[in-house]
Order: sequence, then C-alpha cells, then structure tokens
Amino acid sequence: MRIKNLQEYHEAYSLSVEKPEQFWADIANEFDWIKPFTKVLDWSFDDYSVKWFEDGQMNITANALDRHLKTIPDQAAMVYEPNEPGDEAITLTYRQLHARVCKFSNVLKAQGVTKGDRVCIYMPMIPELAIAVLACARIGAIHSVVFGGFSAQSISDRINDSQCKLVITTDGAVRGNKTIPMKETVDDALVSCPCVETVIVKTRTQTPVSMVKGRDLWWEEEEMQASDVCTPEAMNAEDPLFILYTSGSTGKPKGVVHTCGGYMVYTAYTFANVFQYNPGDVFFCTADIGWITGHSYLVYGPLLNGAISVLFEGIPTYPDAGRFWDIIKRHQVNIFYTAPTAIRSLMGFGDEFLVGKDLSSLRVLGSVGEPINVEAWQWYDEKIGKGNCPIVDTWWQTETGGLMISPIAGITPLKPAFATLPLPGVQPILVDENGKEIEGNGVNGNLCIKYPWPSIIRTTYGDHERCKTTYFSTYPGLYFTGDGCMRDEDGYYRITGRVDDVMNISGHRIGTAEVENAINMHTGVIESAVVGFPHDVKGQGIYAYVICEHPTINDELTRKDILATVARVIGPIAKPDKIQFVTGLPKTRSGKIMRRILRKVAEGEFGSLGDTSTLLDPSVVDSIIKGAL
Ligand code: 7RM
Repeated sequence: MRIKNLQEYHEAYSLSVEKPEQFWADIANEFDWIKPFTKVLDWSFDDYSVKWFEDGQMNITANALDRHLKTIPDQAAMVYEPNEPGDEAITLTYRQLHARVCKFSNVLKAQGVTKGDRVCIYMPMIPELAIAVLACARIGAIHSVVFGGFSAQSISDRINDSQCKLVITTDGAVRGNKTIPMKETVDDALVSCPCVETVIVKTRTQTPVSMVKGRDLWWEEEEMQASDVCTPEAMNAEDPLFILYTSGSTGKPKGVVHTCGGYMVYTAYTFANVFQYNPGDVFFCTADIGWITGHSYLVYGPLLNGAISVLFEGIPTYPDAGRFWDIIKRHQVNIFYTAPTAIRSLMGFGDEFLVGKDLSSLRVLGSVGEPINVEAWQWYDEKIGKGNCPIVDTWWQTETGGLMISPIAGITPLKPAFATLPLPGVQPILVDENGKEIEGNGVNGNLCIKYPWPSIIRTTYGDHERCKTTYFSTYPGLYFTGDGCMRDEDGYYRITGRVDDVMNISGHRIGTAEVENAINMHTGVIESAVVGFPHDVKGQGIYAYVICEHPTINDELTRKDILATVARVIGPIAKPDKIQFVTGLPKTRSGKIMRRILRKVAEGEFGSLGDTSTLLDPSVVDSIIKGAL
C-alpha cells in the first residue's frame, strides 16, 4: 500500500489505470472484512451509479479501532488540545477510544437508534465529537455532522432533509475568548424538526440550558449506565456511512453521501501515502470535523492507519498568533495540515510570533481547501518548514471523499502553488466549454475525472437526480468538479478556482445563491446579487449588490441588519464583506444577471467590463460603477 519512491508512484499510477480493479482489490484486502468481497467495481457515469466491493461486509470502526488493539492498544490515538493553553491536554489511547466509542454506541442503541437511522451531530471540537461520529459508524447509523458555526436555520434544514431522529450536541462551546451557545441553537432548530425524538447533550461550558422532558438527555448520565462492549455492526460496503452537506451553485446545500467500504479504503490509502505517515508520528490537522477534511484526515484516515491525531478545540489566534506553533512544540507534531487562509492570516501577524518557537519536530506540511498563492507557499516553506519539509498541496472536495491531486510527501518534486500530479486511481481530464478534451500540456480547462475512485460521491441524499445533474450532466460521461485548472508543460496540475457560482471563503464553500436568498429575507430587500472577490486573507470575500424598496434612511444600519440576517439564516461565515446598495442589476434580455460584470466591479476593474451589448439596460452598469467608487 505504501509508495516509497517516485518510480513506485509511477508504477502504482500505471497499474491503477490499466488494472484498476486489481489495484484497489489488493489495497482493500489489507483491511479486516467480515465477509470478503468478490466483486470489485460496478459503474456507470451515464446513468450514474458506482459500487465498490459491493458484496463485501465490514465495519470501518473495526478497522480504525479494534484492529489496532492487538498491536498498539496503549499508543495514543487522539490527543485533545483544549481551547485554553493552560488546560491539560487529554490523550486517548486506542484502548480508551475504543471503550468510549463502544459505550456511546450502546447509549445510541438504548435510544432505539439502529442501522440506517440518521443522526445529526452539532458539537465543538472536543473528543466526544469524534466519539459520536465513530459510535454512529459502529452501529451503522448514518452521521450527519453540522459545523458548529452554522445557524439554527441551517441545522433544521439539514435535519429535515435527511430526517434525523437523534441530535448530539453540547451545552456550549469555547472558541478563543468567546463562549458560544450550542444547545440553545439546537433548541431553536428543533422547533421545526418533528422528526427528532431525542437530544443528547454533553457538558462543556456549564452554560445553563433548558432540557425538555422526554426528549433531552445528558451524555454523562447515559454513558455511565452503558456497557463498553459493543460488537461492530456488519455493514455492506455500499451502505451509507455518512451524509455531509455542501454548497453548490444553486439551491440549498446538498447532502453528499459516502459509503462504508470505498471511503475506508481510499481515505486510509491516501493518508498513508500523501503524508508518508510513519508509525509513532504525530499528525495535526487543523480542520474542524464539521468539514470533509476533518472527517477524512482528522478522524477516519489517521485512525485507520493507527496514527496519533491531534484534535484542537480553539482558534489559531488565541491567546495569540503563535498558538499553532506552541501546539506543534507541545505535542511534538511531525505532520501539520492546514488551510492557506490560516497561513495568510498568521503571516499577516508578523514573524514575531515565530520567535523562539521550536518547530524542529515537523517533517511534512500540508495545505488544503483553496488555491495557495506563491507568497503564502514560500512563507510556509521557509518560516514553518525551515526549507526542510515538503509541502503537500492537496486538491480534493467533499464529493471526492479523499485527496485527489497531490504531491506525495518527499517523493513528488514540488512546484509552489501546484497540486502537482494525480494520485493513483485518479484520472483527471481537462475539457473546454463544449466538453471536448483538451489534450497535451501547457493548457487550461475545466477539471473533470473520467473514472471512478473508491470514495467518489454515491448520491445526494434523497435526490439522486440532483446528483446526476450536478456532477454528471455538464459533460456527459465525466464527473465535473466545478474547478478550473491548468496543466503546465510538465503535466503538473494547478487548480485555479471554481468556475461555477460557488465561492470559497477562508476555505469554506458557500454558494452565491444561498447568500442571496438569505439577504432577500431581510425586510425591504427586493433583490440581490452576490459574487466573490479576491481577498488578501480569506482568499475570496463576499460582495453583495442589494436593491432595497426605498432608499434606506441609514445605509450603515441597514448594512448591519443585513449582516445580522445572513448570520441568522446561514451563519457568521457567510456574512458579506461588502454591501453596495444599487437601483438595478445588469441583466440580459432573458433576465439573467451578468455576474461577470459584477465580479469585475467587485475586483475594482472598471475598465475591462467586456461586451455589455446584450444588457437590457446598459446604463445600470455606469451607476453601479459610480456607487462602487
Ligand atoms: C477539501 C475541501 C472543495 C473546493 C474545490 C476547490 C477548492 C480544495 C484545493 C482547492 C485549490 C487546493 N473540500 N480546493 N483544495 N483549490 N487547491 N489544494 O476543501 O468541498 O469544502 O471544497 O475547494 O475549489 O472544488 S470542499
């Protein structure tokens, strides 16, 4: 399974293209199967369906936990670094984590949760979040983790979409010097969620909360009564493992569904290879478990490899901008995986926060979530890696489940800001607007993948048609990523960003339509148009053009009201950075907003607006430019 040099990479890659079934079957057979698979792959991108290891049975937690009890029971599995740097870090060994997962599995079972039931998890970054996720997986319940920064409205939308019957949360959360309510937000959400029968609440902040009789239970009390013996449920490889909601260019977020077998094989394989994880290494992924990066490379990938995974509750700037570096020293982190937005933000605080920090344990650095600019790449390389740590710029998506285009640490020759080469099993192809393949090197196009890999999205929950149209209809026969990409003279890939109406704000995916819908809910707003614009720290910022019913009496106050509305409907991460009040939007005769123009204005490029002749009323553009100045 482990690639050791460049030649082995090329060999593995060739084999994965020429004999994909043999390639993945060999890797899959390194895991514990309850019933071995005999069929490897069945697929069609035309009438979309993908099945890997279809007739095999397994349980991902048997592989992530039980399997290691024979070899490394007393090694750390998870190291919890609390928000307060002065508080004690807590290590859970594989034996301890296994016991806690089994206990909580029994808690869920006692509440009537069975295989196939959906469970919503809304928690801060504490060990119980990982325990809750793994307990669901152990009993075959489908977890749907909702990032702790999302609003009550977002939670209820997600709960209702997948009909969750149980919710797991905490009283509150601590992030930096803020205490944030969690249970209260869940209570607000549940007003419109009749499907929820039970809420389990873990204490974190001792915030007073209301506990509804017959519905709400304390985690601690239930755990006390539960046994720590729980046989993992035998899951078919293609049974759903989890749902994770992600934004697209239209409508509400989609529930991306991943299944047990393929996801296990692919996250484990990519973790081991890309980061070149060695036994005993300490791995620190700074992503929240509420995003796919946390699912795949904080929980499942590392644990499947018997790794030591650091789980950090706080934020990079508390108590100061040196916190990550202190954590690296404290836990002797060898592999550090973060997002460009964090790198740029810490860069902006100045190098004084690096003075006296001992980063000598580091061996590999990783980047994920958005394109990394050359300047940030170089700072990361020099100041954090001391010119001595390969940087793996990993391109992938919620829908891909695992890393897709990425260097293999210390093996793939690097180029700053390039995700470099596809991993074994990944067959990228660039196409033009008409779906024609762009061959050769030194070219640009839309990035598609032409062959399934084990952790490809299986469906969007409850709406398979939506999955087909979103990913497999733009270019028939291909999975379309939504990203633009260049392939340079050496065949190296550089992802240039989304080509659809999805923004990437600090590595978070947010749809322009979602933000528009939220803004339009504010009283007095007639219409709005949202675009992304380049932002020094966030990568992209949100720019909103808003038409109000009457001229507002106090623009500044109305702006704040709109921000409050967006925070309430989606969450604080979706708040626009700029709101410009306008009297009209540039529309074509058919009523389509010409976002291209709005993007240019948001970038401050007023001179090169291109062809505006198809506009219904070209004078709108002049007034928008005037307002932007
Ligand atoms: C893992 C994750 C996916 C979108 C994707 C890209 C962008 C992610 C990189 C990147 C350039 C990278 N999942 N993206 N990684 N762009 N270089 N290394 O972020 O579903 O939340 O977002 O993020 O646009 O389509 S995600």
